[in-house]
Amino acid sequence: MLAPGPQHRFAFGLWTVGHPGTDPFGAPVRPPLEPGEIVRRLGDLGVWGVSFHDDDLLPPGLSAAERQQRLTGFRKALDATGVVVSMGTTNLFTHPVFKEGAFTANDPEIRRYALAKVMRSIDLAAEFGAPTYVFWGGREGVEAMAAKPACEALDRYREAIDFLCGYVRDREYPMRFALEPKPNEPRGDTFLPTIGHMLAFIETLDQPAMVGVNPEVAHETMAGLSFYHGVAQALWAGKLFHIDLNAQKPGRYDQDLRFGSEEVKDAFFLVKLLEEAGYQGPRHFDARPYRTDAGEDVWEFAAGCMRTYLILADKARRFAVDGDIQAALSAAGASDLATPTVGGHTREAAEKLKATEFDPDVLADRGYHNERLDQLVMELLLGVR
Ligand code: GLT
Ligand code: MN
Ligand code: MN
Repeated sequence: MLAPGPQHRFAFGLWTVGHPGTDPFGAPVRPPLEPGEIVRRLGDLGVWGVSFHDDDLLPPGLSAAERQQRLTGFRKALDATGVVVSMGTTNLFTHPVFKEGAFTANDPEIRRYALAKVMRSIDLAAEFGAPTYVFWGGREGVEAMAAKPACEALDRYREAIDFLCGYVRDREYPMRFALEPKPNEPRGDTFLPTIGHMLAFIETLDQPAMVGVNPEVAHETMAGLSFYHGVAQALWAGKLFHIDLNAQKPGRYDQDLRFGSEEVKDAFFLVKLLEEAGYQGPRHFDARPYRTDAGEDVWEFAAGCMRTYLILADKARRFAVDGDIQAALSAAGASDLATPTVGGHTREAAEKLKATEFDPDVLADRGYHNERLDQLVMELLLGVR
C-alpha cells in the first residue's frame, strides 16, 4: 500500500533531487548528478515521471558532442526505466540577462530573447513527449516600484503567453501550459503572485482553455494563504493542470522542504482533496533535500515525499469510513452544503423567498460541534484511530 508505482503518478524535477544544496549564503554541498542517473534512481523508487528545465538537461556551454551524449544518456534511462517526461519548463531566472525580467523586462530585446529561449525549450520538451509546460516567472517583478509600469508589465506578460500558445498550436504539439504563481523571491514583488491572480489573468488570454495553473505548496504558504483553498478553487475552475508538492513554514523564504514535513493537517487535506477530486495530473515534488544531507540521503528524501503522500491518502480513505467522523460531519451539516440554496432566479422565486418568515434566533440556536470533528481529525492523523 505504501509502495509507490506508476499508478500514483509521482514525479520529480531534475533540479530537485539534483539540487547541489547551494543557498544565498553557501556553496554546493553535493556533487552534480547526471540526468540519466537521476532517472534510473527515480525509476528504482517507483517514480512515474520526471521534469526538467532546458538548462538542467542541457547546461549552457556544452559542445555539440556533450549535448548529444547527455540527450542519449537521458533517453536511454527513460527507455530502460519506463519513466516518462511529465513536464518541461524554461530557466528564465539564472542568467544575468534576466536580472530585470524576462517576459516583462523593460528591454524589448531581452523579452524577445526570452521568447526564443522558451520556444527552443518547448521543442526539447515536445521531443520527449511532455504534455505540460510550466511557466514560473521568477524574475517577473520589481524591487523599485517606479521602475516598471505594472499594467504594461501585465500586457507584456499576456503578449508572451499568447505568442507561445500560438507557437504550440502552430507546431501541433499536444501540450498545455501551467502558470506557477509565487508572491516574492527572488524579486521583491512578483507579478501574478497567487493562484487567484493567476486564474484571473488566464481568462484574459487568447487561448484560456489551453492554460491552467501549477500551484506550489510553499508559495501560497509563504504569503500566509491557505494552499488547500487555492487548489480547491483551481480544481473548481477546471484549471489544476499540474501541482508542485513540498512543505514550508509560513512567513519565510521559499524552503521547498520534503512533502508533508511541515503543516501536516494542511498536507492531509490537500492529499484528500486531490484524491477525492479525481485529479489525474502528476503529483510533482518540487522540493530539495536538507543542505545537511548528501549521497543516499537524497534518495531517502525522495522516497519520504512519496511515502508521506501515500500515508495521507490512506488516512483520507480511513476518514471516509470512520463512523465517528461521519457522524461528526453530519452534526456539522457538511453534506447539506450540496443542497442548492434557491436554484436559478425567477421573479416568483424571489417574491416567495422575500415573503417567507425566517426566525434568525431559532436558526442561530443550532450548534455545529466543529471542535469534536476537528479533534477526531487530529486523532486520525496522530495515529490513535
Ligand atoms: C524553481 C522554482 C520553482 C519552479 C521551478 C520551475 S524552478 O526551483 O523555485 O518553484 O517550479 O521553473
Ligand atoms: Mn515550483
Ligand atoms: Mn518553491
